Amino acid sequence: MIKQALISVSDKTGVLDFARALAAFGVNILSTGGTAKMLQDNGVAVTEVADYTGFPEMLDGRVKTLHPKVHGGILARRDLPEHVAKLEEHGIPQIDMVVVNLYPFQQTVAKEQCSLDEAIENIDIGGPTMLRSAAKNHRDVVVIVDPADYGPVLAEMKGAGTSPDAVDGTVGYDTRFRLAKKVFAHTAQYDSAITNYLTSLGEDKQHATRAAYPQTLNLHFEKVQDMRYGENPHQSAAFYRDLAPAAGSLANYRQLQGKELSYNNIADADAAWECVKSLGGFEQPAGCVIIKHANPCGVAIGADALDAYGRALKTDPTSAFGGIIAFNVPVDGRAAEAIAKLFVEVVIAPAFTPEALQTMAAKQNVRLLEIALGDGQNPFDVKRVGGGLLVQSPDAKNIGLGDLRVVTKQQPTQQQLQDLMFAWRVAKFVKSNAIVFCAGGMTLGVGAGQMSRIDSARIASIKAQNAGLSLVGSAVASDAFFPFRDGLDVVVDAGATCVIHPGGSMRDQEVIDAADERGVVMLYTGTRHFRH
Ligand code: 93A
Repeated sequence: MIKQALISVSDKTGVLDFARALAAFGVNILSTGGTAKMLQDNGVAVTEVADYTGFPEMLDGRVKTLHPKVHGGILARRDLPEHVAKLEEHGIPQIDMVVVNLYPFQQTVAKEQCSLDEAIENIDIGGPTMLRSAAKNHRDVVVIVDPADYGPVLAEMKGAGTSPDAVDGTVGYDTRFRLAKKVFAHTAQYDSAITNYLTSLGEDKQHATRAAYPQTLNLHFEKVQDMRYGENPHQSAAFYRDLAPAAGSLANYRQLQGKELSYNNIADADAAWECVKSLGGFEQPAGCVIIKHANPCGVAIGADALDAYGRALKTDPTSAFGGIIAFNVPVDGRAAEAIAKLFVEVVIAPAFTPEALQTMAAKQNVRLLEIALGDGQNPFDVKRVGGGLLVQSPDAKNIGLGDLRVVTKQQPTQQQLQDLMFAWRVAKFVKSNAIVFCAGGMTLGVGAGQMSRIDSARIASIKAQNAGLSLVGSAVASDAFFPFRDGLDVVVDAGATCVIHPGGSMRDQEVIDAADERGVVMLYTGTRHFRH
């Protein structure tokens, strides 16, 4: 039975109801200054820890609960007579439940003007100590660090729990073990945040000019799933996600049907989802992206999901076989019927209508992922290299019409501007060297991942030919500048009349002269989108 609980929380969400429920179970509640006051003000009977230990909170609250009467009561093993006798000898009652969440260190240092002094005062010492004591002794003690666990713990105390050994008024071992694991993950993350902050401070530590990247980097992710294998069958793999994934990111997926996701599914689904999310703001409301081996093999906007899909598929129907398809609008029954005709691995959308779900139900192997749209960004990108990590900010830059510079005598028409903007959005998601032919809101040919730009240009035009698509009057995006005029000549020979790229080559003038000579429009973005 839980006879005595200690509650000390900075985030007071839900704690009043929880304390009331504990009191109704006859649990004696100990609490620290602010928490005790809040509970008392709301009519919950509590004993202040200061009265309990006989020591006042001191040193501006730095020492509140760091006392043997607290930690002895938490840490004593109930199965060892010596431990129990020791508690009795010193008049220390047992504490069976610890409910603690910590000073908001991360939120404090996230503030622009946070000083080192303020940060240091927000390093919680007593809280993690109680959490760790209780988690260590989880065989006898229930520990709650996350307000989201108040509900499940109460349900279990009321006899509705999942632990096989739970009886009324108690919390079973399985739950205690789960809660203890959560605590150690939480305190490890908390200490990492402190380390990351302290090692990011500049020379003048008091005024905390923070470096962009700390000297040490501690990352914490939680496992979503183990996988049958990795990129290849002889590799093992697992998928981890941020503890708080950014809004709209892939890791927020809800799988509605289909086989278990594989390593390559998740990598490609991420590429598809990130690309389709970038297709907002065009005249056509719906966007569709088909990905194969991390590269788009068809991207289009359209009047609705079906229209966008049909156009995206036209770019490269051969490669789309076994692909991953993402939409930025709900998939309806008509779109689902069209998709169901193709062999696909994964379909991703912000929603699926009941008709779409019914149609896809006949294709049980196809994985359907529902993800709410959102424009959150990963705080950073990481890439594993031998013995280390490369860390960078994400490629979040999206240019607008105002960033473009026309460098040729020919000026673009409105239609060309639209086509170029669309091509440029897509090129960002194509592995370098990227060349993308587009017209009328759809890709016509994509050249990806070649070691020379001219080869990407040739491949993009060959693919358009193979798909029976005309490149006459098309727009072309290149993810980085043309180093020589030869790449430009290839795309103009293929039929392009306007080109967009960052500019910035030593031979810019040679390439501009070539564009003028051939009578095409060329625009600079000033931004490069290498992708490896
Ligand atoms: O300053 S502390 O590190 N020293 C302590 O002994 C201590 N005991 C609990 N911080 C301590 N706490 C923290 O106080 C808890 O982790 C909790 O976040 C907070 C609750 O304080 P109050 O009840 O006064 O609002």
